Amino acid sequence: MFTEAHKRSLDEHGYCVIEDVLGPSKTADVRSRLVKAAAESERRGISTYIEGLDPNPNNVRVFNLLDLDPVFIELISHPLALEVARHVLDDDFVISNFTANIAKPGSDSMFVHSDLALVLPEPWHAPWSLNVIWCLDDVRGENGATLFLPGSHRFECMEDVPADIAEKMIPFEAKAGSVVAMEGRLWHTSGANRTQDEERGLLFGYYSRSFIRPQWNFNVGLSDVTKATLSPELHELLGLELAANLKPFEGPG
Ligand SMILES: O=C(O)CCC(=O)C(=O)O
Repeated sequence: MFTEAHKRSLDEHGYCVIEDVLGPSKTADVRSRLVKAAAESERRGISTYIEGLDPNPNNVRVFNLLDLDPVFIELISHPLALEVARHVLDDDFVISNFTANIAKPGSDSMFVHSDLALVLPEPWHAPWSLNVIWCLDDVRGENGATLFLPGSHRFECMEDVPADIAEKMIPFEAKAGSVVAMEGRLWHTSGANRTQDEERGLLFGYYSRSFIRPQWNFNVGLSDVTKATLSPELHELLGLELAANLKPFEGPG
């Protein structure tokens, strides 16, 4: 449940942790489908290691999740995810991307960034994007929890970002089955997985205001078979309709 306390945390700190969104057996099921999706992605020629994004291949990235298994369509349109998105993005949003990052032992931090800075030049005045992060494993500092700087969603330009930000960051801690909602302006990075044998699987549902170009071109990424399974609401949220940016305009007066 998305409570007033979660809303306050998002507003004050730039994130909140919503526990017990998925039960243990559902979490395990999504986790095993993610492993299969990673293999299928490789088979289709979309690499799960992106040079320049991660320092080494121990981070397994899975793009185009929505075309790989219907369970990911279920999660991107999960009522709780859409409720949080509506709260932050004023009911005027699209799905920008949906990806996974499995941090295996030996994985290391990527570059520090905010997700809004990746899609929009400064200044960043308003909460115009949001990540809904699905935790498929227990997440803690040792196994590569996302590192973030609380309150950094108030930085409006690069000049506001401290040069030593990486040293000031702290890890998200959350149980498997939780959702971490992270405002798009919050500065963060992936943590290094320092365990011997624990994997950290996270899914990143990225939503942005409708006037920001999405990160992923779902018109190309989704097969006709997948498109045929989607609701009219998802067609709109994924930008699959002919009109991409035509909206009724309420002029003055
Ligand atoms: O995996 C993580 O902990 C963070 C990933 C991330 O920030 C990204 O891919 O943009």
